Amino acid sequence: MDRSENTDKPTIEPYDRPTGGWGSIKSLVEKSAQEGLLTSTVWATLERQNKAGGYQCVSCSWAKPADPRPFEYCENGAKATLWEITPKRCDRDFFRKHTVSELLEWTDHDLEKQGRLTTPLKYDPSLDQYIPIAWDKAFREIGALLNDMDPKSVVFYVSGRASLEASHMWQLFARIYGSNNLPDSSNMCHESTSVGLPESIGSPVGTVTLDDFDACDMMFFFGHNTGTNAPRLLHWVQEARKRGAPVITFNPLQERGLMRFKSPQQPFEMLSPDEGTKMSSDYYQLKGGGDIAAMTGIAKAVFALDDAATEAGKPRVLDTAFIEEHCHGFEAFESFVRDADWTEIERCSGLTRSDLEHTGRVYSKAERVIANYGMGLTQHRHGIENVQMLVNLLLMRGMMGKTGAGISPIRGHSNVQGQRTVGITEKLELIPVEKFEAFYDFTVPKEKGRDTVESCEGILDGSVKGFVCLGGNFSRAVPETAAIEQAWRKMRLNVQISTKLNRNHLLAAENTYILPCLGRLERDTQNGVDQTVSIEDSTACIHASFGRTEPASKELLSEPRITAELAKATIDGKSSVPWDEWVADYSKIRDAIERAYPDDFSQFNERFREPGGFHRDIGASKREWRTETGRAHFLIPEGFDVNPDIDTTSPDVFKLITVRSNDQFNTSVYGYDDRLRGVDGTRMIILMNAADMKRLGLTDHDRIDIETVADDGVARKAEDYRVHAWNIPAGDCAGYFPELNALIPLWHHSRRAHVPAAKSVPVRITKRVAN
Ligand SMILES: Nc1nc2c(c(=O)[nH]1)N[C@H]1C(S)=C(S)[C@@H](COP(=O)(O)OP(=O)(O)OC[C@H]3O[C@@H](n4cnc5c(=O)[nH]c(N)nc54)[C@H](O)[C@@H]3O)O[C@H]1N2
Ligand SMILES: Nc1nc2c(c(=O)[nH]1)N[C@H]1C(S)=C(S)[C@@H](COP(=O)(O)OP(=O)(O)OC[C@H]3O[C@@H](n4cnc5c(=O)[nH]c(N)nc54)[C@H](O)[C@@H]3O)O[C@H]1N2
Ligand SMILES: [Mo]
Repeated sequence: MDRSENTDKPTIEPYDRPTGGWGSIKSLVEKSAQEGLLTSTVWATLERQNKAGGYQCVSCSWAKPADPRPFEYCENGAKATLWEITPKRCDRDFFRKHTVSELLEWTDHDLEKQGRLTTPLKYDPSLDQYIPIAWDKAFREIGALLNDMDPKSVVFYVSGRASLEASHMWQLFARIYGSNNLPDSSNMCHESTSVGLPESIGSPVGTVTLDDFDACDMMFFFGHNTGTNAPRLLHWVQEARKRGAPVITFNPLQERGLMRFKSPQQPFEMLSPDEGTKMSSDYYQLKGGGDIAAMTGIAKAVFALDDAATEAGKPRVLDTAFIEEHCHGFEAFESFVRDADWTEIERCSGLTRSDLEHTGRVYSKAERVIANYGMGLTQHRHGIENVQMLVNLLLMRGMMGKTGAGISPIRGHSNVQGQRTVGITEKLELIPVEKFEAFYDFTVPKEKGRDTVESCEGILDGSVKGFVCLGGNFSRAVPETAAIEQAWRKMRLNVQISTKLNRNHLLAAENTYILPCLGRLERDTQNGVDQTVSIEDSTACIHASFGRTEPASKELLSEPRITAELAKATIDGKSSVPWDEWVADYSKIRDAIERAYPDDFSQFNERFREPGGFHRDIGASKREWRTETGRAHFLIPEGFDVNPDIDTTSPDVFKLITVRSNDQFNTSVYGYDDRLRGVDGTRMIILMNAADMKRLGLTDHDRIDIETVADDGVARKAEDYRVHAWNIPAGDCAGYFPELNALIPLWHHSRRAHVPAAKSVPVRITKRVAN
């Protein structure tokens, strides 16, 4: 593959200006020009983003308010929009000109940059090219192939962008066909949340809404790069800061968004020469993987303050009434924390006792606290324990199920949370099996399906023979790139329902199809009527989304329609699902969702168009704990940094943190400029602590190789990267995904949740010998 760079001389100068501000507007204008879009088209489209009667942004899943700002979008949401409404086309002509072997040499950026896919395609091995195929022929062939395969050997992957309607249909299709193999991008993302939170509080999702953000008097941020990955949330953080609420952030990297921010919505702020709002009152650069230790330190400080308060006859710092009435397991938690040793806490977190005691003091004074977190907690071997420890911290002060307080997992893809809600899961206990069987007259297969890691295992050992993807770029998003790419080609079937060309399309199996679909922004007309879809945001709020831009090609079909056609070609007559009726009128799919999930979706069709949408019923947010004991559980981690595969005693083994740049959406690489980190011109870079570099005899821009440290006999290497000194704790280093996925062993994942541990990959770094 060619290098992910656009210059021989990339510049790396830590960005010290605020996020938001003019920089984001300049970046947007440049991106519109690169895509060849007219400014008027761009603004007319963006005006409808995240608004009632408009469309829901295809970028992140952050909440959409009922009373939106004039521009309820951010630089990155706008970039995602431009990427989708681009006038560029990856059409028949393109595929006539390029063989697949040739395209395999292209970067992720160059592939997607070709623009929107326009026509259904089938790979022809004799020509090594994609050839256009008629839709009905494609459906017939795929249906025949699926019927000739063991359903258990086929995987139905979903990336978190597909609507609630498409997702609900998709899982029914897979299950009627005979497979519960329904991995979702959330398996690589917040599955540590989906497994961890139900055990703690009986809810798989966060407990806060935008009203809570308006009411909180303190926030924590653990492991989320808000300025890049959910920038609109910065407005709520800024408002909290302006009313004096402390915001305390824990992150090994200094991420600009949580340092300084200027609101592009406020002309006055934009024009003022100042540095914007200081977003984190305290910003702690803990060691990667050091969160349990840090949270134990904070809890220890809270216990000490509570002891002092009791002694002085002052009000308690712990919420003893809440603990008594609502919690289980407090004593074990208290012993764990009290027994913990400060020296060990400091060593594992990389922070000082006084910093953590300060945090404990600030936390003790607050009355309404929200704890936000992202991949910095979930993508670890101890991802579940991280999440549960954060819940413990909230529970000890009763910060759950009351206004202004709660747990806030910041989800990734715009509908990733909703897909789980409407049945995309490999776990049977999460779906209403009997209802599906009774409603649609078929038998749901009764064994657990494969999640993402298990699907990869199946690809590698040959037991998975077919992959049908509703969006995403599976092979590029998962670990173990080299082995996965090789094994993928041995499969019998690769079907990709997509908007843009990506590397997964180029892994030709025995039979390979690309089925191009409408994006969420596009007008989706069925039966002469424009259809509406829906999504669920990070705060469990359901919104309607109206696509109104003209489709990129007349040949495109919608995701519900493609799902229905595949189903009819494969499992016709095997259930009573009225596929055609649903496609002709999506409100019927919503009725079906409501019938299956009446508590969450009552009056779905009436309520989902309301400005601000409607909230699902989340028990924990009203102190109803849907756990085994009916109480919220304090759950104790095994230790501070349980990472069996990293030899923390060796100074030569570094923990690699893989992150997103400000110029990508997951594997969609918009460009090579990570503006908010000040890295411009390359993605092939490792950011390292200066003292570590000195010890290894490295200077800025030296060429290095990175190798995974694992004694499983597999050599995993990323070659010819640059290194640059960075403000990052000693022992940690950082670089970009998806390129660095080649280094992650498949078994290196969060235990039980199986989220690849992409934030702590043990690596060795060596200077390249000039040849
Ligand atoms: N523009 C844009 N927006 C996006 C995406 C995108 O690619 N581009 N992707 C979307 C998706 S699918 C997702 S899941 C979200 C992801 O959003 P994030 O959760 O922000 O994901 P990452 O970019 O992986 O960044 C994780 C952050 O955790 C920090 N970190 C790493 N290790 C640790 C640790 O051990 N402890 C702590 N406390 N912090 C740590 C990193 O320095 C980084 O700042 O964003 C969504 N939004
Ligand atoms: N090392 C490392 N690996 C990671 C991560 C990490 O932080 N570090 N993060 C993980 C996370 S959080 C996630 S969510 C996964 C992401 O994994 P995925 O969700 O599989 O990947 P994306 O890059 O979001 O998928 C991009 C592709 O989706 C298609 N697409 C875009 N829009 C649409 C649409 O509307 N419909 C359809 N059908 N297709 C569409 C386009 O063809 C595009 O090429 O990656 C994971 N991998
Ligand atoms: Mo994600």
